[in-house]
Amino acid sequence: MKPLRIVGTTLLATALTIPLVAPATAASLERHQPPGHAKKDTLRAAAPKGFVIGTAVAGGGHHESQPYPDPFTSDEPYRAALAREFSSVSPENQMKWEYIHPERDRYNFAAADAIVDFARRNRQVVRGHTLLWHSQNPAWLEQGGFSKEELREILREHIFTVVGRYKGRIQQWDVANEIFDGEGNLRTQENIWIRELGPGIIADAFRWTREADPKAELFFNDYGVESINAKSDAYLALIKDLRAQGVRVDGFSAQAHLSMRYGFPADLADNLRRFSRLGLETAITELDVRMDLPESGTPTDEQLATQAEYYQRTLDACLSVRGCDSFTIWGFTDKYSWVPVFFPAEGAATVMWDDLTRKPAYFALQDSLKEASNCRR
Ligand code: 9MR
Repeated sequence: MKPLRIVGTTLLATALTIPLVAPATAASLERHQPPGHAKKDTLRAAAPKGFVIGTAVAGGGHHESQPYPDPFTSDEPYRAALAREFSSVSPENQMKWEYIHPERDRYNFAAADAIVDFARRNRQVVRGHTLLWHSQNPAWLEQGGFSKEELREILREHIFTVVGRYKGRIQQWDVANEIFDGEGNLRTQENIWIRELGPGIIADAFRWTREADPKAELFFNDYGVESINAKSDAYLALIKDLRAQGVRVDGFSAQAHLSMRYGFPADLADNLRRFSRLGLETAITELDVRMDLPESGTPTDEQLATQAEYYQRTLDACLSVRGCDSFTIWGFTDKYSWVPVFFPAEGAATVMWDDLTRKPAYFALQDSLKEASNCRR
Protein backbone atom coordinates (compact mmCIF):
# COMPACT_ATOMS: atom_id res chain seq x y z
CA MET A 1 0.00 0.00 0.00
CA LYS A 2 1.31 3.47 -0.89
CA PRO A 3 2.02 5.70 2.14
CA LEU A 4 -0.45 8.59 2.40
CA ARG A 5 1.07 11.91 1.45
CA ILE A 6 0.32 14.41 4.20
CA VAL A 7 -0.45 17.76 2.68
CA GLY A 8 -0.81 19.82 5.82
CA THR A 9 -1.93 19.35 9.37
CA THR A 10 -5.04 21.49 9.08
CA LEU A 11 -6.18 19.60 6.04
CA LEU A 12 -5.38 16.29 7.69
CA ALA A 13 -7.32 17.22 10.80
CA THR A 14 -10.31 18.16 8.66
CA ALA A 15 -9.97 15.01 6.61
CA LEU A 16 -9.99 12.83 9.69
CA THR A 17 -13.37 14.09 10.74
CA ILE A 18 -14.81 12.67 7.53
CA PRO A 19 -15.55 8.93 7.69
CA LEU A 20 -12.99 7.04 5.63
CA VAL A 21 -15.52 4.65 4.18
CA ALA A 22 -18.63 6.28 2.78
CA PRO A 23 -21.89 4.46 3.53
CA ALA A 24 -22.91 2.22 0.62
CA THR A 25 -25.66 3.97 -1.30
CA ALA A 26 -27.24 2.73 -4.50
CA ALA A 27 -25.14 5.27 -6.40
CA SER A 28 -21.87 4.25 -4.78
CA LEU A 29 -22.64 0.57 -5.33
CA GLU A 30 -23.11 1.27 -9.01
CA ARG A 31 -19.51 2.44 -9.12
CA HIS A 32 -18.11 -0.73 -7.56
CA GLN A 33 -15.99 -2.96 -9.73
CA PRO A 34 -16.82 -6.62 -10.30
CA PRO A 35 -14.24 -9.02 -8.90
CA GLY A 36 -11.29 -9.43 -11.23
CA HIS A 37 -11.67 -6.08 -13.02
CA ALA A 38 -9.21 -3.35 -12.20
CA LYS A 39 -10.85 -0.01 -11.53
CA LYS A 40 -9.66 1.56 -14.76
CA ASP A 41 -10.39 -1.50 -16.88
CA THR A 42 -13.52 -0.10 -18.52
CA LEU A 43 -14.48 1.43 -21.84
CA ARG A 44 -15.11 4.87 -20.40
CA ALA A 45 -11.76 4.93 -18.62
CA ALA A 46 -10.00 4.00 -21.85
CA ALA A 47 -11.68 6.73 -23.94
CA PRO A 48 -9.79 9.86 -24.90
CA LYS A 49 -10.75 13.10 -23.18
CA GLY A 50 -13.88 14.64 -24.69
CA PHE A 51 -14.94 11.43 -26.41
CA VAL A 52 -18.01 9.74 -24.95
CA ILE A 53 -18.74 6.05 -25.18
CA GLY A 54 -22.39 5.19 -24.82
CA THR A 55 -25.03 2.50 -24.81
CA ALA A 56 -28.77 2.20 -25.11
CA VAL A 57 -30.51 1.75 -21.75
CA ALA A 58 -32.61 -1.40 -22.02
CA GLY A 59 -36.33 -1.04 -21.37
CA GLY A 60 -39.68 -0.79 -23.17
CA GLY A 61 -40.11 -1.86 -26.81
CA HIS A 62 -39.22 -5.50 -27.50
CA HIS A 63 -38.24 -6.07 -23.86
CA GLU A 64 -41.88 -6.08 -22.90
CA SER A 65 -42.47 -9.30 -24.84
CA GLN A 66 -39.48 -11.07 -23.30
CA PRO A 67 -39.46 -13.38 -20.27
CA TYR A 68 -37.62 -11.00 -17.94
CA PRO A 69 -38.53 -7.91 -15.92
CA ASP A 70 -37.60 -4.40 -17.03
CA PRO A 71 -33.79 -4.57 -17.32
CA PHE A 72 -32.87 -1.03 -16.30
CA THR A 73 -34.91 -0.97 -13.13
CA SER A 74 -34.49 -4.56 -11.97
CA ASP A 75 -31.15 -6.04 -13.04
CA GLU A 76 -28.48 -4.87 -10.59
CA PRO A 77 -25.41 -6.38 -12.31
CA TYR A 78 -26.68 -4.80 -15.54
CA ARG A 79 -26.99 -1.40 -13.84
CA ALA A 80 -23.54 -1.72 -12.35
CA ALA A 81 -22.02 -2.42 -15.77
CA LEU A 82 -24.02 0.43 -17.31
CA ALA A 83 -22.57 2.85 -14.78
CA ARG A 84 -19.07 1.46 -14.86
CA GLU A 85 -18.47 1.10 -18.58
CA PHE A 86 -20.21 4.06 -20.22
CA SER A 87 -20.02 7.84 -20.21
CA SER A 88 -23.16 8.35 -22.34
CA VAL A 89 -26.61 6.73 -22.22
CA SER A 90 -29.52 6.69 -24.67
CA PRO A 91 -33.02 5.67 -23.57
CA GLU A 92 -33.73 2.73 -25.88
CA ASN A 93 -37.50 3.36 -25.90
CA GLN A 94 -38.32 5.41 -22.82
CA MET A 95 -38.38 8.83 -24.49
CA LYS A 96 -40.32 7.72 -27.56
CA TRP A 97 -43.82 9.13 -27.95
CA GLU A 98 -45.68 5.92 -27.03
CA TYR A 99 -43.88 5.85 -23.68
CA ILE A 100 -43.46 9.45 -22.70
CA HIS A 101 -46.75 10.78 -24.13
CA PRO A 102 -49.22 7.87 -23.84
CA GLU A 103 -52.37 10.01 -23.94
CA ARG A 104 -53.01 13.37 -25.51
CA ASP A 105 -53.21 15.13 -22.17
CA ARG A 106 -50.89 12.92 -20.19
CA TYR A 107 -47.14 12.51 -20.14
CA ASN A 108 -45.35 9.69 -18.35
CA PHE A 109 -41.88 10.85 -17.42
CA ALA A 110 -41.05 8.23 -14.79
CA ALA A 111 -38.88 5.95 -16.92
CA ALA A 112 -37.05 8.77 -18.70
CA ASP A 113 -36.53 10.67 -15.43
CA ALA A 114 -34.96 7.58 -13.87
CA ILE A 115 -32.45 7.34 -16.71
CA VAL A 116 -31.56 11.03 -16.64
CA ASP A 117 -31.08 10.86 -12.83
CA PHE A 118 -28.96 7.72 -13.13
CA ALA A 119 -26.81 9.50 -15.72
CA ARG A 120 -26.30 12.49 -13.44
CA ARG A 121 -25.28 10.29 -10.51
CA ASN A 122 -22.82 8.44 -12.68
CA ARG A 123 -21.41 11.46 -14.53
CA GLN A 124 -22.86 10.39 -17.86
CA VAL A 125 -24.26 12.50 -20.68
CA VAL A 126 -27.59 11.59 -22.28
CA ARG A 127 -28.65 11.32 -25.93
CA GLY A 128 -32.35 12.14 -26.26
CA HIS A 129 -34.16 9.78 -28.65
CA THR A 130 -36.41 10.91 -30.37
CA LEU A 131 -38.88 13.73 -31.23
CA LEU A 132 -40.10 13.35 -34.81
CA TRP A 133 -40.35 9.78 -36.10
CA HIS A 134 -42.75 7.57 -38.04
CA SER A 135 -42.60 4.67 -35.57
CA GLN A 136 -43.62 3.93 -31.97
CA ASN A 137 -46.20 6.69 -31.95
CA PRO A 138 -49.27 6.18 -29.77
CA ALA A 139 -52.59 5.25 -31.40
CA TRP A 140 -54.20 8.44 -30.06
CA LEU A 141 -51.80 10.39 -32.28
CA GLU A 142 -51.72 8.19 -35.39
CA GLN A 143 -55.45 7.57 -35.45
CA GLY A 144 -56.74 10.75 -33.87
CA GLY A 145 -58.02 12.33 -37.08
CA PHE A 146 -56.49 15.69 -36.13
CA SER A 147 -56.55 18.76 -38.33
CA LYS A 148 -53.27 20.21 -39.59
CA GLU A 149 -53.42 23.02 -37.05
CA GLU A 150 -54.02 20.58 -34.21
CA LEU A 151 -51.17 18.30 -35.27
CA ARG A 152 -48.73 21.16 -35.53
CA GLU A 153 -49.69 22.32 -32.06
CA ILE A 154 -49.42 18.77 -30.69
CA LEU A 155 -45.84 18.45 -31.96
CA ARG A 156 -44.88 21.92 -30.76
CA GLU A 157 -46.29 21.27 -27.32
CA HIS A 158 -44.63 17.85 -27.11
CA ILE A 159 -41.23 19.29 -28.00
CA PHE A 160 -41.47 22.18 -25.56
CA THR A 161 -42.69 19.86 -22.78
CA VAL A 162 -40.20 17.01 -23.22
CA VAL A 163 -37.15 19.01 -24.29
CA GLY A 164 -37.98 21.67 -21.71
CA ARG A 165 -38.20 19.12 -18.89
CA TYR A 166 -34.69 17.85 -19.57
CA LYS A 167 -33.20 21.21 -20.51
CA GLY A 168 -29.48 21.29 -19.75
CA ARG A 169 -29.35 17.55 -19.16
CA ILE A 170 -29.36 16.22 -22.72
CA GLN A 171 -26.13 16.48 -24.69
CA GLN A 172 -27.58 15.52 -28.08
CA TRP A 173 -31.17 15.23 -29.28
CA ASP A 174 -32.18 13.02 -32.20
CA VAL A 175 -34.67 15.63 -33.31
CA ALA A 176 -35.66 13.81 -36.48
CA ASN A 177 -35.23 10.08 -36.84
CA GLU A 178 -35.30 8.01 -40.05
CA ILE A 179 -37.09 10.57 -42.21
CA PHE A 180 -35.75 9.21 -45.53
CA ASP A 181 -36.30 5.81 -47.13
CA GLY A 182 -33.55 3.76 -48.77
CA GLU A 183 -33.84 5.68 -52.04
CA GLY A 184 -33.36 8.99 -50.31
CA ASN A 185 -37.02 10.01 -50.57
CA LEU A 186 -38.73 11.64 -47.61
CA ARG A 187 -41.14 9.21 -45.94
CA THR A 188 -44.15 11.18 -47.05
CA GLN A 189 -46.62 8.38 -46.29
CA GLU A 190 -45.36 6.61 -43.17
CA ASN A 191 -44.34 9.73 -41.27
CA ILE A 192 -47.49 11.40 -39.96
CA TRP A 193 -45.80 14.78 -39.55
CA ILE A 194 -44.38 14.97 -43.06
CA ARG A 195 -47.53 13.46 -44.60
CA GLU A 196 -49.93 15.82 -42.91
CA LEU A 197 -47.84 18.96 -42.54
CA GLY A 198 -45.29 18.77 -45.36
CA PRO A 199 -41.47 18.75 -45.13
CA GLY A 200 -41.42 22.24 -43.58
CA ILE A 201 -42.32 20.63 -40.25
CA ILE A 202 -38.75 19.29 -40.03
CA ALA A 203 -37.36 22.82 -39.86
CA ASP A 204 -39.99 23.70 -37.25
CA ALA A 205 -39.01 20.72 -35.11
CA PHE A 206 -35.39 21.90 -35.11
CA ARG A 207 -36.41 25.49 -34.33
CA TRP A 208 -38.66 24.46 -31.45
CA THR A 209 -36.07 22.10 -29.97
CA ARG A 210 -33.42 24.82 -30.16
CA GLU A 211 -35.74 27.25 -28.41
CA ALA A 212 -36.61 24.74 -25.70
CA ASP A 213 -32.96 23.84 -24.96
CA PRO A 214 -30.48 26.18 -26.64
CA LYS A 215 -27.45 24.22 -25.44
CA ALA A 216 -28.39 20.75 -26.66
CA GLU A 217 -26.83 19.60 -29.94
CA LEU A 218 -29.52 18.81 -32.49
CA PHE A 219 -29.15 15.82 -34.78
CA PHE A 220 -30.59 13.96 -37.73
CA ASN A 221 -30.28 10.23 -37.04
CA ASP A 222 -30.80 7.26 -39.39
CA TYR A 223 -29.77 3.73 -40.30
CA GLY A 224 -28.35 2.74 -43.67
CA VAL A 225 -26.43 6.03 -43.89
CA GLU A 226 -23.03 4.64 -42.98
CA SER A 227 -21.89 4.75 -46.61
CA ILE A 228 -22.03 7.42 -49.27
CA ASN A 229 -25.37 6.51 -50.85
CA ALA A 230 -28.73 7.96 -51.87
CA LYS A 231 -29.90 8.26 -48.27
CA SER A 232 -26.80 9.97 -46.85
CA ASP A 233 -26.72 12.22 -49.96
CA ALA A 234 -30.29 13.21 -49.16
CA TYR A 235 -29.29 14.22 -45.62
CA LEU A 236 -26.37 16.24 -46.88
CA ALA A 237 -28.62 18.10 -49.30
CA LEU A 238 -31.35 18.65 -46.69
CA ILE A 239 -28.93 19.99 -44.09
CA LYS A 240 -27.43 22.43 -46.60
CA ASP A 241 -30.91 23.53 -47.55
CA LEU A 242 -31.96 24.05 -43.92
CA ARG A 243 -28.83 26.06 -43.26
CA ALA A 244 -29.59 28.26 -46.25
CA GLN A 245 -32.94 28.96 -44.58
CA GLY A 246 -31.19 29.86 -41.34
CA VAL A 247 -32.17 26.69 -39.48
CA ARG A 248 -29.30 25.46 -37.34
CA VAL A 249 -28.60 21.72 -37.39
CA ASP A 250 -25.66 20.59 -35.26
CA GLY A 251 -25.15 17.00 -36.18
CA PHE A 252 -25.68 13.99 -38.34
CA SER A 253 -25.52 10.50 -36.90
CA ALA A 254 -25.30 7.03 -38.34
CA GLN A 255 -27.02 4.36 -36.27
CA ALA A 256 -24.78 1.58 -37.63
CA HIS A 257 -26.93 -1.51 -37.17
CA LEU A 258 -24.47 -3.67 -39.08
CA SER A 259 -24.82 -7.24 -40.28
CA MET A 260 -21.92 -9.52 -41.14
CA ARG A 261 -24.01 -10.67 -44.12
CA TYR A 262 -23.42 -7.44 -45.99
CA GLY A 263 -19.76 -6.61 -45.41
CA PHE A 264 -18.33 -3.58 -43.66
CA PRO A 265 -19.21 -0.08 -44.97
CA ALA A 266 -15.62 0.79 -45.84
CA ASP A 267 -16.40 4.40 -46.76
CA LEU A 268 -17.85 5.24 -43.32
CA ALA A 269 -15.09 7.70 -42.40
CA ASP A 270 -15.24 9.36 -45.84
CA ASN A 271 -18.97 9.70 -45.49
CA LEU A 272 -18.84 11.21 -41.99
CA ARG A 273 -16.12 13.58 -43.17
CA ARG A 274 -18.50 15.09 -45.75
CA PHE A 275 -20.69 16.22 -42.85
CA SER A 276 -17.77 17.24 -40.70
CA ARG A 277 -16.55 19.51 -43.51
CA LEU A 278 -19.79 21.45 -43.19
CA GLY A 279 -18.82 22.06 -39.57
CA LEU A 280 -21.27 19.47 -38.25
CA GLU A 281 -20.82 17.08 -35.40
CA THR A 282 -21.18 13.44 -36.30
CA ALA A 283 -21.85 10.43 -34.11
CA ILE A 284 -22.35 6.69 -34.15
CA THR A 285 -25.53 6.16 -32.21
CA GLU A 286 -26.76 2.56 -32.30
CA LEU A 287 -23.94 0.23 -33.28
CA ASP A 288 -24.44 -3.49 -33.16
CA VAL A 289 -23.06 -6.24 -35.40
CA ARG A 290 -25.33 -9.21 -35.98
CA MET A 291 -24.42 -12.53 -37.50
CA ASP A 292 -26.05 -15.77 -38.64
CA LEU A 293 -25.74 -18.12 -35.71
CA PRO A 294 -24.61 -21.69 -36.20
CA GLU A 295 -27.05 -24.42 -35.10
CA SER A 296 -25.39 -24.58 -31.68
CA GLY A 297 -26.44 -20.97 -31.14
CA THR A 298 -22.84 -20.07 -30.24
CA PRO A 299 -20.75 -18.01 -32.66
CA THR A 300 -17.51 -19.52 -33.92
CA ASP A 301 -14.17 -17.95 -33.01
CA GLU A 302 -13.90 -16.76 -36.58
CA GLN A 303 -17.28 -15.04 -36.40
CA LEU A 304 -16.32 -13.37 -33.15
CA ALA A 305 -13.09 -12.15 -34.71
CA THR A 306 -14.96 -10.69 -37.69
CA GLN A 307 -17.45 -9.05 -35.37
CA ALA A 308 -14.64 -7.52 -33.33
CA GLU A 309 -13.17 -6.15 -36.53
CA TYR A 310 -16.49 -4.50 -37.50
CA TYR A 311 -16.81 -2.88 -34.08
CA GLN A 312 -13.24 -1.67 -34.17
CA ARG A 313 -13.42 -0.30 -37.70
CA THR A 314 -16.58 1.60 -36.84
CA LEU A 315 -14.93 3.13 -33.79
CA ASP A 316 -11.71 3.88 -35.66
CA ALA A 317 -13.69 5.61 -38.41
CA CYS A 318 -15.40 7.84 -35.84
CA LEU A 319 -12.15 8.56 -33.99
CA SER A 320 -10.53 9.62 -37.26
CA VAL A 321 -13.15 12.25 -38.08
CA ARG A 322 -13.05 15.69 -36.46
CA GLY A 323 -16.26 16.26 -34.51
CA CYS A 324 -17.18 12.59 -34.14
CA ASP A 325 -17.03 12.59 -30.35
CA SER A 326 -19.95 10.37 -29.41
CA PHE A 327 -19.99 6.64 -30.02
CA THR A 328 -22.91 4.55 -28.81
CA ILE A 329 -23.60 0.83 -28.98
CA TRP A 330 -27.23 -0.36 -29.02
CA GLY A 331 -27.06 -2.36 -25.81
CA PHE A 332 -23.98 -4.05 -24.42
CA THR A 333 -25.18 -7.54 -23.56
CA ASP A 334 -26.78 -10.15 -25.82
CA LYS A 335 -29.21 -10.86 -22.98
CA TYR A 336 -31.21 -7.76 -23.89
CA SER A 337 -30.45 -7.21 -27.57
CA TRP A 338 -33.29 -6.41 -29.95
CA VAL A 339 -31.57 -8.39 -32.73
CA PRO A 340 -32.80 -11.98 -32.20
CA VAL A 341 -36.31 -10.65 -31.61
CA PHE A 342 -36.37 -8.87 -34.98
CA PHE A 343 -34.06 -11.11 -37.05
CA PRO A 344 -34.73 -14.81 -36.46
CA ALA A 345 -31.53 -16.91 -36.74
CA GLU A 346 -29.31 -13.87 -36.25
CA GLY A 347 -27.92 -12.67 -32.96
CA ALA A 348 -24.89 -12.37 -30.68
CA ALA A 349 -24.75 -8.75 -31.88
CA THR A 350 -23.37 -7.01 -28.79
CA VAL A 351 -20.00 -6.88 -27.03
CA MET A 352 -20.83 -8.97 -23.95
CA TRP A 353 -22.34 -12.40 -23.39
CA ASP A 354 -25.53 -12.86 -21.38
CA ASP A 355 -23.52 -13.09 -18.14
CA LEU A 356 -21.77 -9.79 -18.90
CA THR A 357 -18.43 -11.37 -19.67
CA ARG A 358 -16.58 -9.66 -22.48
CA LYS A 359 -16.35 -10.77 -26.09
CA PRO A 360 -13.46 -10.07 -28.46
CA ALA A 361 -15.48 -7.08 -29.72
CA TYR A 362 -15.30 -5.49 -26.25
CA PHE A 363 -11.53 -5.79 -26.17
CA ALA A 364 -11.25 -4.46 -29.72
CA LEU A 365 -13.13 -1.32 -28.69
CA GLN A 366 -11.06 -0.95 -25.56
CA ASP A 367 -7.80 -1.30 -27.52
CA SER A 368 -8.80 1.39 -30.01
CA LEU A 369 -9.88 3.75 -27.26
CA LYS A 370 -6.60 3.27 -25.41
CA GLU A 371 -4.60 3.81 -28.56
CA ALA A 372 -6.51 7.00 -29.35
CA SER A 373 -5.94 8.21 -25.79
CA ASN A 374 -2.19 7.65 -26.12
CA CYS A 375 -2.02 9.42 -29.50
CA ARG A 376 -4.03 12.42 -28.38
CA ARG A 377 -2.07 12.93 -25.16
O1 9MR B 1 -34.23 -1.33 -29.57
C1 9MR B 1 -35.53 -0.86 -29.80
C2 9MR B 1 -36.54 -1.97 -29.53
O2 9MR B 1 -36.58 -2.25 -28.16
C3 9MR B 1 -37.90 -1.60 -30.05
O3 9MR B 1 -38.77 -2.71 -29.91
C4 9MR B 1 -37.80 -1.15 -31.50
C5 9MR B 1 -39.15 -0.77 -32.08
O4 9MR B 1 -39.01 -0.11 -33.28
O5 9MR B 1 -36.92 -0.04 -31.58
C6 9MR B 1 -35.61 -0.38 -31.24
O6 9MR B 1 -34.75 0.73 -31.39
C7 9MR B 1 -34.64 1.29 -32.71
C8 9MR B 1 -34.29 2.75 -32.54
O7 9MR B 1 -35.21 3.40 -31.74
C9 9MR B 1 -34.20 3.45 -33.90
N1 9MR B 1 -33.30 2.76 -34.78
C10 9MR B 1 -33.50 1.32 -34.92
C11 9MR B 1 -33.52 0.66 -33.55
C12 9MR B 1 -33.62 -0.85 -33.68
O8 9MR B 1 -34.86 -1.21 -34.26
